[in-house]
Amino acid sequence: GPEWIAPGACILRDFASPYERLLWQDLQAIVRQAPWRHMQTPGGQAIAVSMSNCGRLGWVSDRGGYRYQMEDPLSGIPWPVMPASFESLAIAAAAQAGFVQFRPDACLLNRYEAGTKLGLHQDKDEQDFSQPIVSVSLGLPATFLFGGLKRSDPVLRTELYHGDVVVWGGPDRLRYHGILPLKPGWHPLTGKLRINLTFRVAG
Ligand code: MD5
Ligand code: FE
Repeated sequence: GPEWIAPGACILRDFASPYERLLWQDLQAIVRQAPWRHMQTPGGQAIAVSMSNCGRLGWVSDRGGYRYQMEDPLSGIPWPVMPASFESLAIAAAAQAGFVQFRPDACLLNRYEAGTKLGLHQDKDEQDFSQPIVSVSLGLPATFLFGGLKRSDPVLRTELYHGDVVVWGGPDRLRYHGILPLKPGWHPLTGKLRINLTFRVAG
């Protein structure tokens, strides 16, 4: 059953595992159209996690800042359509956590190699913070850092495994969070990678 790590944060262990082959196949098609890339921070640093997007809106970062936009900056054309496999999984997971109205318009794809980390940050580029974020972990496990509403708040560590889906909503939507450097390893689906899909209502 759902594992609540905070009043608004719910881990659904193995929720995505039954669909892993379909998700992987659909992911390959997305990254053929909108390849993995290292975006730049507004300060000009390369982001360690490589990223792509699907859905009506995609998250981008460059010298101009962080934002959601309809076009892939690499091609100038719209992001790939969100596959039904992705959308239905995200909607079903959100509903399990009580968010029955959730209809994501953006899916950010994050790709971690051994050593890749994601520093503590908040997700604040969306319009409506009452909407949750659904995240799907595939491949190698990662140590997730779950902080508070202030950067200086204490941080809880929890392991996220292949197939785990987390719904971050309500009072936990704006918590600081991050990922420790990925440990090297091998997973039968993804090889040496961890992939995370984050579903959002961005617009
Ligand atoms: C990841 N991605 O594992 C994570 C999963 C990102 C990102 O952080 O911004 O792409 S999403 C974790 C998350 C999202 C929204 C709120 C909270 C956690 N939270 O309040 O802890 O690649
Ligand atoms: Fe985040």
